[in-house]
Amino acid sequence: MTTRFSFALHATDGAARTGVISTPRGEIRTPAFMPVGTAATVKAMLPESVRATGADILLGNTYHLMLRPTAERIARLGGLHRFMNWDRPILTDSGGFQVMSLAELRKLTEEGVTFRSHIDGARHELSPERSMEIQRLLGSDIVMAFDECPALPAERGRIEESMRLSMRWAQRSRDAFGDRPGHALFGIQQGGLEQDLRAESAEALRGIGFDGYAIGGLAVGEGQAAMFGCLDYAPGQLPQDKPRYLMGVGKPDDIVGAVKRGVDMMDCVLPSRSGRTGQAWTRRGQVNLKNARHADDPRPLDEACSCPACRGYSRAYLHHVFRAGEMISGMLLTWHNLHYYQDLMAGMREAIAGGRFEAWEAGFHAARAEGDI
Ligand code: PRF
Ligand code: ZN
Repeated sequence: MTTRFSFALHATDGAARTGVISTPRGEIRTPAFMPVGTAATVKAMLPESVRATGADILLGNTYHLMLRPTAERIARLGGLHRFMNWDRPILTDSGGFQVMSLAELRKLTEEGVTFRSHIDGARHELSPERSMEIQRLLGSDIVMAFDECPALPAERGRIEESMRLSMRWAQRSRDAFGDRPGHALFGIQQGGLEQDLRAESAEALRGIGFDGYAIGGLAVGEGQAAMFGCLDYAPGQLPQDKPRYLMGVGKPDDIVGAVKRGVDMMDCVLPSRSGRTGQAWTRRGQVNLKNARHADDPRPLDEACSCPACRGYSRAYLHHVFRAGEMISGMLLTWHNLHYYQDLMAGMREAIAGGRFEAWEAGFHAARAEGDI
């Protein structure tokens, strides 16, 4: 028997939802946080360690992998799961967003985008069709439509034009993806902070028909209040019975606010990236292990955390290895941060299932208001 891709909503509490996405490679409990494994690795972590933090799914990037080591090479080596030794679900972003933020000499046309690699300057092209092909070669379980995302603030005319281009690309992505049982294709809503453009985008995507719907174009410079303002209506414009994915978000309080407003999936480099710069995220907020106040502190980073960094090491040690530039610093803090993020998601799933989200959220904010130790 083959499991197809499906989404079952188990409970709602206000706009917040909890459920399970089923795929042939395993289940994804929602709300889900997806650690970012851009270059076929979640930096500083073994895949089994990422799994031990509680992750059900990773995110990979078309843009990075097409440049190095190339999708064709990964396909020859048995696909991305085999290549990186992660056998659970992988979602891949489609590349356009990364081209716009990382590549050089970009040129955008109706057809797609041409650019030069940020690695060696070589010329490349991406289009909806090529992005679908790359994501198929990688063996991605959840494929993202090819879109364009303007940075905010931007003029309404620019946002409107860009959104309509993304909707034409969404149709081309759907056509090129075809019918691939067990694999999902997600559309991406655009439209900036304009409610009517978001509605138009949602309508276009619903007309095409996708297995899930992402909210793109947020967390691109507008600030949390404006993002939440958009999330007050955007999830409700998308189908109730399909997963909703907020792309590239965020800090713990962004994630909590997004889940409260009806988002089911998120990804962000923050827990892994900040772990490599000495930053930890805990129940009580952000902690900078670089700070001299930790130098003689025998206590764990968070006594309530069951991750290896908190069970086996003192703040003094975490401070020392960061200052000494030791590799274990990034390993331990990444592990802790990913563990904290997954604990956060598990806490929200439980609270939503029990109809206690509001009380859970009050506790989340109260612990942060107390501050670190
Ligand atoms: N589109 C795609 N990837 C993304 C975004 C988007 O709008 C964002 C915006 N936060 C992050 N990653 N394809
Ligand atoms: Zn910990």
